[in-house]
Amino acid sequence: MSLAPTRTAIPESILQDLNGHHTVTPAEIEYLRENGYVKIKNALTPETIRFFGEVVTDQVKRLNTLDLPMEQRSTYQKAFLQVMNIWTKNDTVKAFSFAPKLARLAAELLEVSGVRMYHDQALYKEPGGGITPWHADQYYWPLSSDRTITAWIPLQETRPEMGPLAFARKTHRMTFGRDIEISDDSEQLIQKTLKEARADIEETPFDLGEVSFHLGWTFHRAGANTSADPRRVMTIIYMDENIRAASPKNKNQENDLRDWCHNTSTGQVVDGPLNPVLWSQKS
Ligand SMILES: O=C(O)CCC(=O)C(=O)O
Repeated sequence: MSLAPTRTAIPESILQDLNGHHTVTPAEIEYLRENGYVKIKNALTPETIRFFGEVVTDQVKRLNTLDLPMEQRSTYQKAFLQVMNIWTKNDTVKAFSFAPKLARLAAELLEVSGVRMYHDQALYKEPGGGITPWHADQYYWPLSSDRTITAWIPLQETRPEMGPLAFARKTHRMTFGRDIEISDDSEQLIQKTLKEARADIEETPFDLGEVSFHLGWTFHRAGANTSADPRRVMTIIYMDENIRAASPKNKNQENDLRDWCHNTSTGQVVDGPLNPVLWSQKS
């Protein structure tokens, strides 16, 4: 797929937002350490969200390859339309996925000196779209440490009936379920374990401009979209700038090592062409 040149000029006020600084509070860092995720209100301006809501949606329409009727889809396919690494295909989206404001927020929350891109992805839960089963992302990633974090950026206000992302508090410390792929099984097994452990779940709506950050091992899910509106979300996955490749533990990690990590050798810093440093206190 060739790079589609950007024809959409980004207004100055939006560039200022993307290049700005959101001061992370010690309480937010502590919350993430304790709970494995944190939701941050007003991380981006409503103007930025509205602008990129249109830009990302155009790209999802252009690049999406899933057109099966809902009733013929698997549970995973019903959960969302998934379009990955849009930054490599559209320069306007690249400006969003590379936003220093978000990358610095990720680095400061992760308590690392800087972050690299793992990949970005749009996750659009269509009206009538199904649940996103419980899972932990890092099952998919051939990485040497737990210093990974996803920014989940709703491109509209996200009401409860649209399937806002839900988090199971403190589950980044659980060792159960780290070998389970997202599936009907993960939904059942993790749900059962969380119930037995009386895990505390946060499932709350997102305001316009609110962004959540969750660690790679935190269990999360989303409800079905029972509304008449699409739940449009852009996500950016960041990793510690010094993270190294680990030997793949499953087929998915083999694929990720090849597709997103330039087949980096085990033990080497993951610094392939798809993994630029997006923010570092060193630069
Ligand atoms: O958007 C969703 O429904 C799931 C998102 C998710 O699993 C993630 O961003 O890690």
